[in-house]
Amino acid sequence: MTPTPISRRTLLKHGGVGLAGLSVLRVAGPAHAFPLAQDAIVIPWLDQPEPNPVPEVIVRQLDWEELDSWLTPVDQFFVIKHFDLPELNERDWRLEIGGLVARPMTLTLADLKARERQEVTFTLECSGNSAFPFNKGLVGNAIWAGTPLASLLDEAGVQEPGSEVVFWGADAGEQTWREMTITEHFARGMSVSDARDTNTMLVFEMNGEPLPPLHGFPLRLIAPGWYGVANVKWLRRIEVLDRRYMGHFMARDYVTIREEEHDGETVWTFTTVSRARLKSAPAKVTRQGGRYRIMGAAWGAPLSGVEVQIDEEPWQSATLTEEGGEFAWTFWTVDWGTPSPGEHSVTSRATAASGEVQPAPDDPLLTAKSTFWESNGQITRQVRIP
Ligand SMILES: Nc1nc2c(c(=O)[nH]1)N[C@H]1C(S)=C(S)[C@@H](COP(=O)(O)O)O[C@H]1N2
Ligand SMILES: [Mo]
Repeated sequence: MTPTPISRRTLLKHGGVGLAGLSVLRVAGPAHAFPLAQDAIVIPWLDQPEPNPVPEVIVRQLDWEELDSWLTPVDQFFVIKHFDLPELNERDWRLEIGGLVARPMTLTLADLKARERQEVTFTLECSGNSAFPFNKGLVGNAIWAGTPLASLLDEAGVQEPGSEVVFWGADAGEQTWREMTITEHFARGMSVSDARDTNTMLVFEMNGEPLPPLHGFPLRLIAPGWYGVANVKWLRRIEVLDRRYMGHFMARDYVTIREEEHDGETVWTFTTVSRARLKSAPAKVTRQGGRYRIMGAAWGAPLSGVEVQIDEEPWQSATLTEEGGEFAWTFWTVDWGTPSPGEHSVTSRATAASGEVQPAPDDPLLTAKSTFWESNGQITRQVRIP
């Protein structure tokens, strides 16, 4: 199947507009094919994101109030990059596979595109998302297309005692270790068995288009079910090692520190950011014909439901609307009816199929954490009803 930016799901979502909607669809053309119901307006959140203090790193964020597509268009998809954007062209670019492999490989983009094609719809979230008032929108959902990594590793032949696969980006920058300043490349490691997961792919297309430069052109790793940092962009080399890789983005940054009790003793634990966590967020409040509606998204684990709490009222179940596959976010809505004028708070919480509930901000899971990564606590937004 060739994916298109406007999915069948988007089509289904707006299928309810009826004949009037269809005639709009015919005259307006693809760009305006799926408008919001014409008289629906968005009531802006009072707690707008604060100015972004690191625009070179957080290059773009999702604006929740603009969310009207289950697949995030590339120009709305958040971008994180830690170093300068590497300039890569297809003619000179090669992917190397080396280290503890029987048959080292050098591949062109054409070689990779000629291999078995695989697609996944995966909601990528930065593990720093919603940790600060300026980064509420580091999440997006796209169709990623590429080729499975496992068969390439098989062809290269992982050798004993290979245990770790390291993914090297082409981007690099200065880091200081003790008194020494070095130029370190972005790189992340993963166990051989995680790298061999059937969903892990080398990706060259996003929403049916060649991977855009900011999202990793010509090739990136996509590890569905993992936080953003594991999904290495601008891939250049894949290397099998016999020990853990301990670069900056594994062992120094993107490390979660927790205070734990072990037999009555306080210990501090350090773990590298890896698999994604259950999360949800209210996206926007809309009004149509005098009635209000809350919509939002939930992701990070297979879901069983989402609940919403308005002010101090009891939690109510949201209706799950659009969902697709194990790794993609689900959209949900709550009919709010005709709330009283004034300020209100809106909180969402997701429940996973496993029974796990998205933690409240005062949950020990979150309060025992002294670093900001993996902040998957319930999110509360404020709105004023006129
Ligand atoms: N080579 C490289 N890969 C990278 C990064 C980077 O700075 N360099 N940032 C990572 C982080 S922290 C995140 S959250 C995701 C963001 O992917 P996106 O910019 O395509 O949304 O890319 C990851 N892959
Ligand atoms: Mo990230």
